Amino acid sequence: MNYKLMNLKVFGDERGKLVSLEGNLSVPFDIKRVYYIFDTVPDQERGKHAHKELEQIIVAMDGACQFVLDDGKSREEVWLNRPDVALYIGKNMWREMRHFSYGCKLMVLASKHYDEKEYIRDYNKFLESLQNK
Ligand code: T46
Repeated sequence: MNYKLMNLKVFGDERGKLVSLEGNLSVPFDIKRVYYIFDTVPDQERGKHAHKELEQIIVAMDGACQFVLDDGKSREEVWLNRPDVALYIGKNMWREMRHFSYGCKLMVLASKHYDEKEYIRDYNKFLESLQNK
């Protein structure tokens, strides 16, 4: 499985807490893009695709959701529900996101600029792509 949960270093004092994410340091790639997902609703699923080369770091800044991660051989479920834990997803991983809390906010750091050609949005094509690896 090409994913991992990362405990992030938290700088906390009486004023509150701060987490810093730096490309090629705490983030294991050069950050080319940042996007965020918000106004989520519980009965709507997202994702359902894989990326050919993209690597990403995902943090639930507020609220919670479940990621289903699939490498074509097995599936695992991971909850993201705290801002001091990041989910790293490497290439060739099918992902689905579900069970969003109302107003969940996900921040995503990506290793590449947006390119729809980089997506595999059909599960059978994802499995076929793995045969050629
Ligand atoms: C992923 C999960 C975690 C853009 O124009 N630029 C962008 O950078 C992104 C990420 C999306 N878009 C457009 C493409 C679609 O028309 O925004 C629309 C919604 O994207 P999508 O349906 O792919 O969103 P999710 O939540 O299913 O998936 C997203 C990322 O696309 C994906 O890379 O891993 O979040």
